Amino acid sequence: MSDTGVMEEKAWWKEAVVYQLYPRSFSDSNGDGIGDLRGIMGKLDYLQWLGVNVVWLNPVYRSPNDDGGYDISDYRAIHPDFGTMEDFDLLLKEMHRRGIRLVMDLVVNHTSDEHPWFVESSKSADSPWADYYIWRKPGAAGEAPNDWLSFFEGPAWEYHPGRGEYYLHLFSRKQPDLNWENPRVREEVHGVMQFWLEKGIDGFRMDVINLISKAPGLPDSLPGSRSRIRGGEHFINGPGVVEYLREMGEKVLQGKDIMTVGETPDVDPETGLRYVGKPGGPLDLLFQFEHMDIDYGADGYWDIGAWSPSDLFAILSKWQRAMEGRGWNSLYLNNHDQPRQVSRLGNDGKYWRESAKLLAIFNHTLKGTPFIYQGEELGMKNVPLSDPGQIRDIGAANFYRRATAEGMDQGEVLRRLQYRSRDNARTPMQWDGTKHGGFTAGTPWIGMHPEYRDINVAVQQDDPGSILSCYRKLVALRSSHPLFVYGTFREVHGSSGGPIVYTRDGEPGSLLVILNWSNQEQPLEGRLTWLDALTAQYGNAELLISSYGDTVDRFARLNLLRPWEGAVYYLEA
Ligand code: TEU
Ligand code: CA
Repeated sequence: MSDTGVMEEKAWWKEAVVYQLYPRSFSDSNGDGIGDLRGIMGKLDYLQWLGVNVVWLNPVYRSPNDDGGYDISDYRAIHPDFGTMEDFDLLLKEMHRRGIRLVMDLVVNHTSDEHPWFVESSKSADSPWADYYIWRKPGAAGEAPNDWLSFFEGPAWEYHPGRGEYYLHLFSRKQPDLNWENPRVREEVHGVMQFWLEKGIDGFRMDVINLISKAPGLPDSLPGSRSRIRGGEHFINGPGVVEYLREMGEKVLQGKDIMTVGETPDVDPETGLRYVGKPGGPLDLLFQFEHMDIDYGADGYWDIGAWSPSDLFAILSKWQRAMEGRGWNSLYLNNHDQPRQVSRLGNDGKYWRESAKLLAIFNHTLKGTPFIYQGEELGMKNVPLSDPGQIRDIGAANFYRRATAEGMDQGEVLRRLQYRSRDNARTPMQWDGTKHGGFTAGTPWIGMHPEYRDINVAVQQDDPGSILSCYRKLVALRSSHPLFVYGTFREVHGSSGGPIVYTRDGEPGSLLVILNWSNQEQPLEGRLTWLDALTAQYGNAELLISSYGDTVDRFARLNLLRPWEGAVYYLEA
């Protein structure tokens, strides 16, 4: 029961833990230095051992690979780097045999410029594909149609001499935006979805899905807009998005027991509920970005700003309360676009182990569906960056070029990249202490993290005190205690500083989560009365998991929290 008195509707994707798998960096089966589908196949035992129920696979489609496979040139083909369609079919079958579901990435805000639709579209304004993309004539002085910027640096418009017009690309020049106003485009997308659903996949993670509708007339940016990118107020959460998704629901998704997750930068709970609020919201889950934007500096994404755990908690606490009884949260602290969470939000030095576990406990005890990004379960860290030659990601490479051209100090450029670059998340999975961490017998496409000999699956798998064991235990707790899934979130303390404390209430009893998200000891007693109130209310407190691997219950003596101490108690009613 939620506090609104409504029984939460049950769904497999609410009870699941999702493992996000970045195939290029997971496991290489043929020694070319690139992870592949057969490599994944060889690691299904590991995923099963970890206990995860769903895999979200980053794009494996045919692609010139300008943006890590997010530039697709054939939606119905597997990139040869990853294997063949037969490999895919076998992988899906093997996953299902082990009770693991598969969610595919759906990247349909844009295609590759090498997609046949774009190749045809760029030939002439009379082509049957002419209106598949967003084309506009140059201005009188040859200028671009408006002042919008691309997420990967520079203008969002590129002039195409073949057609004599500009096309819109919110990401790289090689990622032209599809024109969703064209019903034929929408039908094509539905067809692509149908193709994969017929294979038996279990859902879609929809890339930047709240960018698909652009404001009529494509106006210039509004001064003073708080959008994350210039012009964003005209293409993020645009006028037609919800309608397009409803249509997709009716034409494709209706009656199918699948999971849909929309990736949606710039949504607050109110906007978010348009997408996932029940009844009527067209999607199941969202990736909102508010807590990931917390450390932007004054100059935005490539600047580093101060943040505090209480600010981050306040954001997520707000989302928890907004979704209660109305929608469902997805829970994540990092992914393939974000720095490694232990480096960014924890302490990857002295309290590496404790802080990685605290973050894990946090992400698995909020209400929603937790996502684990590959390597997170080992406490993988950001990569030391000393040489621009290490850069692989397009966004990072473009920032390096611009900042250098603008005369930014090299040390500062590297410091920012080291902190923010998406390459941090993309170094290969660390399986064991052998050469290249057991990822490949060849040369990895991107450098290994130098600490792979100490931080890897083999070292952690049989160690009950390891980060990996903590994740495995959290996954198991979720499947044995319904409170982890359905208990109502209640903030006790933490949005304005000090220890973070919340409960998950339901029948029977409650979970109590206590987190000291800091490098210092923190007292509980004296300045807080809630603990007394709770202990009086409940008879028995059973320690379920702790970031210090405690086995002795410290509940009665919880007056002083150790640095990065995180603990979950089951309070019996
Ligand atoms: O990301 C969209 C997105 O807005 C950001 O995470 C973006 O990577 C960041 O702001 C850098 O500027 C999605 C995918 O997850 C990402 O990998 C793709 O590059 C992007 O869309 C384009 O498809
Ligand atoms: Ca390979």
